[in-house]
Amino acid sequence: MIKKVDHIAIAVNNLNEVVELYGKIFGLKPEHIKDVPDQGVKAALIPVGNGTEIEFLEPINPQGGVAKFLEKKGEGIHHIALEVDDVEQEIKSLTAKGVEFIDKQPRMGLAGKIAFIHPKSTRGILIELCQKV
Ligand code: CMX
Repeated sequence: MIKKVDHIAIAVNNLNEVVELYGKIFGLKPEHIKDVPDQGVKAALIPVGNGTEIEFLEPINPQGGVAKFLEKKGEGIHHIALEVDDVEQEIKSLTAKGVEFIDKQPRMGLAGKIAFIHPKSTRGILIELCQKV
């Protein structure tokens, strides 16, 4: 079951610059800034109220998915993350409905246990399911 929008992720070329900009404009401050090497990114998570966050992603691996996204589309919204109670259960039930997953098994991300749905199942929008652990 979907609980809420956990975060909206935005791909950027320079994470520090964007974090500073959003701090100046909105007074927002990052909770975490962390390298996630297995996903090829440096990520900043910024709370925006009611448990929802904005996540900025800067590529640290030129072969990674976010680097490819920036090359193809430029800076912009990369994915929407929806919080669920049980990622494994959602993978099973959505797969039974014909939804294709990039991650057939959950893996660990900044937002907990995560799994990406293939954008071809969701009209070109990359959706991440995440479960707090
Ligand atoms: N929006 C829309 N479509 C996208 C997309 C995006 N953000 N990212 C990839 N795609 C498309 C690709 O164009 C490709 O389409 P075609 O099959 O038509 O060519 C398809 O989805 C598969 O993409 P890929 O990069 O070739 O496939 P991979 O399995 O190698 O990787 C993905 C998929 C999404 C995991 C990877 O591209 C990616 O973005 N990795 C970074 C994940 C990330 O954001 N991690 C952050 C921390 C996690 C957290 O928030 O907790």
